[in-house]
Amino acid sequence: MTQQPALEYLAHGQSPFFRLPAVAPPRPLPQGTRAAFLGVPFDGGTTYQPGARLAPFHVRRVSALVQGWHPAHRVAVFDRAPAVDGGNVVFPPFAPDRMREAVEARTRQVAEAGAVPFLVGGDHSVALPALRALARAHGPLAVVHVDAHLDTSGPETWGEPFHHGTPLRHALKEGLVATGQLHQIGLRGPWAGPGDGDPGAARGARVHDADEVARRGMAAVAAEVREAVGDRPAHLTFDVDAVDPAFAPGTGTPVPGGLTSREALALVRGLAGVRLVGMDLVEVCPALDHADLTSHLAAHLLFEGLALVALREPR
Ligand SMILES: [Mn+2]
Repeated sequence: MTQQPALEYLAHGQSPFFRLPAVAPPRPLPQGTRAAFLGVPFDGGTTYQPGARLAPFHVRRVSALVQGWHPAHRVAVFDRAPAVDGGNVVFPPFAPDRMREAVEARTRQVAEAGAVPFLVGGDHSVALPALRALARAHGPLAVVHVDAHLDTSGPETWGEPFHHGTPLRHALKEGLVATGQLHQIGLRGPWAGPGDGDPGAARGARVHDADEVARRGMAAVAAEVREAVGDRPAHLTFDVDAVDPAFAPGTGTPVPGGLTSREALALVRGLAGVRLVGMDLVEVCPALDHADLTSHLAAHLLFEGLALVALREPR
């Protein structure tokens, strides 16, 4: 199939995630691949500062520094969980419907090949099609949602049902999330009104806001989430704006009072044992970043996510 030159450029990306082999379609994933990192260069769903479409390129670049031995888990992550850079998901960057189609198709492809998709956004609207594909493959999911915001907004806000403030609203409504299995961590900041939490609360979402994390410590919160998730297929959707802008300045809708980068890493590490079937890391906006701080954090969070996959592999 011939592709438009601009799409070829997008599909190519730059240095691969974590120096992994680059295996973009039409090449199939090699036998035994346990994870595929996919860039999703889309920020047409942002409500404030755009720029997240360039995150895959920057996270790739800095991820080259991440080494493979996990000293806390005592596992050689890339050896235990063979992974590839699956390239970017391709679509015109101004066509949200085409983005959703392409992300859902590519996520399904990776899941059907027996690998765990790791999507690197892009804004948070890229999570919905990934959740659709994963729920289709595994059934209703446990969703660990790390974010400053609820992301259960509806069309009442902008007169448009799909943007980066709505993916969890759709996921709940479409039954992609198992009952009582939306775990939201890091929330804070003012709401539009007292009912903002209702869509999640109506479906048993459990909220661990930033103040609770500060009060109880992230290890306790992570342990509670891990316990509640049990052995369900789990998706981790990580909006980097959950982290305080002091640690992660490169994001389009920053909210003061967030997680430290240490807490963010401790959360993913504390999920050891969960059956991770997918992860997305979204809302890194390189143009607003300083010294690649946010991209470096994103790369390390993805590494912690891959470690969760490695821990489920036989020794
Ligand atoms: Mn979000």
